Amino acid sequence: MIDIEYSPEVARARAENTPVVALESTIITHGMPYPHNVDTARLVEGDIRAAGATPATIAVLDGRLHVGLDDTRLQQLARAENVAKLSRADLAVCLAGGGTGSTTVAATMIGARLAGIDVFATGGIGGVHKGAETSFDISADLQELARTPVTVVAAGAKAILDVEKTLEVLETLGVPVIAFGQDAFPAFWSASSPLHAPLRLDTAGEIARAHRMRAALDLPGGQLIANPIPAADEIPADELAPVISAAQAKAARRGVTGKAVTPFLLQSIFEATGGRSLTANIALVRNNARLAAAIACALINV
Ligand code: PSU
Ligand code: MN
Repeated sequence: MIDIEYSPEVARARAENTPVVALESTIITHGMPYPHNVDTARLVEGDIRAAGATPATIAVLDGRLHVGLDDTRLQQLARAENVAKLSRADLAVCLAGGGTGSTTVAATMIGARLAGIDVFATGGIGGVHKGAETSFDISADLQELARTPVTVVAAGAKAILDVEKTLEVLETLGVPVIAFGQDAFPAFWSASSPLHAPLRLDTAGEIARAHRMRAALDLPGGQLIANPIPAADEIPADELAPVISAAQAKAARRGVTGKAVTPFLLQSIFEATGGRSLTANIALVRNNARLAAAIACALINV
């Protein structure tokens, strides 16, 4: 079994069997510009503590799997440049070679499971990219949801993705996609979308019971909880559509492929909206962190 380095507060939570929420680190290194990335990470960690759980940001530093980063390490990671973006395929090579990398949703789920953490909060998951019928660009996050038993709280999928195809693939993989408190599948910057979520639950307790029931059924894989952005923070979908198309055209012109696609699109949209996409992004991640903490607390009692 791999030797995990826990932060002092996560080690304490584990010893006392109190609720823990995992957080990814790619959102810090590739999802937001410095210093917004570290400011957001601190706010999100604070939200989780305020809700009665312990935050565990996961990353690989100098060949060690860290579960929980103290403030110095968080700051170092947020400032570092050219950090590797680690998904399922990259994790072992990075650890074996003594490298440093941030974890995507897929790799964070793997780390969370190893650490016995059931719940993980992020912004948006990776999915099926627009044009996947020719590029074959489908995030490994979807496969991970099918195989690793962690409940992931996200604000739905970004409109940089083909959301319909993303939902189809999740259905094929047997991943429960559960909208929180509404019927519509939320579209990241917008609370609603024309698409119906396959499942709906209205309380953290119900989500916790469904998580336990999957384990009792011996089903592999997690659950995707699609939590709508608070109304006050949303950006209407029709306002963003042209910005997203322009970002995609730019990526195609520059020949951006593979792992670089998602970070490139996020940065282009950030610039084109004068930072408004980031403000909404921060609000929805915090909202997801609060729900994830409530689920982690509910799991202690079910
Ligand atoms: N979507 C976002 N913000 C992000 C990501 C996705 O809205 O920061 C990051 C997550 O870490 C996710 C990864 O797991 O991008 C997906 O990358 P790819 O599409 O290369 O699998
Ligand atoms: Mn991809």
